[in-house]
Amino acid sequence: MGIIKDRFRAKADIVATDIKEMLKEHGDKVIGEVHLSQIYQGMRGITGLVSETSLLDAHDGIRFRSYSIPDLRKKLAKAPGGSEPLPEGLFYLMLCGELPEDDDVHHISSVLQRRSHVPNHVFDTIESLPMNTHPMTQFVIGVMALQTESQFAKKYAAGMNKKDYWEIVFDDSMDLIARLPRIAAYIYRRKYKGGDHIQPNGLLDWAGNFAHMMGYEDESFKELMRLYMTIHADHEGGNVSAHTVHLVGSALSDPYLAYAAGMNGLAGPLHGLANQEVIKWIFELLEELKTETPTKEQIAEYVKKTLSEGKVVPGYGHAVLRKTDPRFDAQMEFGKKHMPDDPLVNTVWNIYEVVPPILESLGKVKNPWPNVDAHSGALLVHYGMKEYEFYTVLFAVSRALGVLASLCWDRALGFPLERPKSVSTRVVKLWLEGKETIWGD
Ligand code: HAX
Repeated sequence: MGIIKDRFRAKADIVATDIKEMLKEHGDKVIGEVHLSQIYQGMRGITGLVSETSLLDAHDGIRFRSYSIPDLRKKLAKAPGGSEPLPEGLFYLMLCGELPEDDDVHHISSVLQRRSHVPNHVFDTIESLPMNTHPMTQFVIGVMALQTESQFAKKYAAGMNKKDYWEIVFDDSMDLIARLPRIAAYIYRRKYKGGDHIQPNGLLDWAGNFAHMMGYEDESFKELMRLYMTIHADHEGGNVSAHTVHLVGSALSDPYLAYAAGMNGLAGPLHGLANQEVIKWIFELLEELKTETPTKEQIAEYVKKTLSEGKVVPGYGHAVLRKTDPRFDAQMEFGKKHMPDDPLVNTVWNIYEVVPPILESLGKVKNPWPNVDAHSGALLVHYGMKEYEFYTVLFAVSRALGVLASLCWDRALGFPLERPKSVSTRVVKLWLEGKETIWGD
């Protein structure tokens, strides 16, 4: 990893110097205003974070260091005979800010293979949990058990110069990314395949090996995993999982602690758990209508019923996006290539035609279009992965690439403890009455 770490360091030094000079000259520049409604409404639209790895535009969608998902699919290295990007390449791009050479990508794949050993106590910890424990809970507990391996925690305890933080966060991040597929695959095989575990294949890439350890040898499933791990990796800094990792990391909690905290946020149904909610919702729809191929009229009725019960339509809407999520488009393209006649996948496409006008007609939904989670489950079911409670774990493994690349940047740029100011409604009312101090005098 030496070469990549050196390149990252060189890039980060330039950016850190640049930021220092920029703040010296422009630190007082006003970049926006905050409306009272925004602090009561999830801080929507308030720019308050720096995240170097990707940027989200409401209409253009996600760009990783300025590259769109179609760009990544074209430009990043592929597995032999494959056509989807290797997520290791995206990790390099997020970390170093430029597209990798194929050799860089293969170098990362082999480093991740070498560092993927998971100590037995992690598996023992998972084994101590009741079988009905949700896979995301098992996953986060597994990551917490693995925290014994944090170099950052050990070196901090022994006394470390703050200039060295980034380097050990970098090492921990690489170790963690390398080990996560083993933990995730272990949970999958434990919960759904009778504990019949599969050893890693040292010749495969990171996502291909993950598919292999879960028990999926079909080459096109491996391709799906490469695409899946790429498109779910990062969505700029303000989403719940990325923001949490950044926040917790700012307390100098080590990468294991910070990542686990973020994944507890990913496990919420308005965030990453939406991928299981979508397929559960579709299965319930099929069950209720007793058909595998519901008509658009039947889907419309079911959507209206969901709304009338005060529930959200999972997989639709977004806090920032105002158009169809390009991550949905990428999966739809994959579906058209690999399984154009699959009835469940076709139902996802029919839902896409039906839901937006219904949500639009409510007059309050700011984005009626599908997000990433609207599509992913149907592709997995096609290959036989029907255990939808596991889906958010796949998302979590991918999300590690973005949030940990960002954490390396946070420490390399010396970002301080994050601590925004809060107010109470009593104080807000005093402001509105023109009283200047928070105590009303
Ligand atoms: N179905 C029904 N109502 C919806 C809706 C949907 N899919 N999306 C938004 N709304 C409602 C909101 O619940 C809100 O209603 P109230 O005013 O009655 O509370 C209103 O429309 C305005 O919400 P908004 O401003 O458009 O959306 P938010 O920024 O507040 O929330 C969410 C964004 C993603 C949380 C929201 O669209 C939602 O709940 N979607 C369904 C769950 C989902 O798919 N989540 C995954 C999002 C992507 C992601 O993070 N993946 O990991």
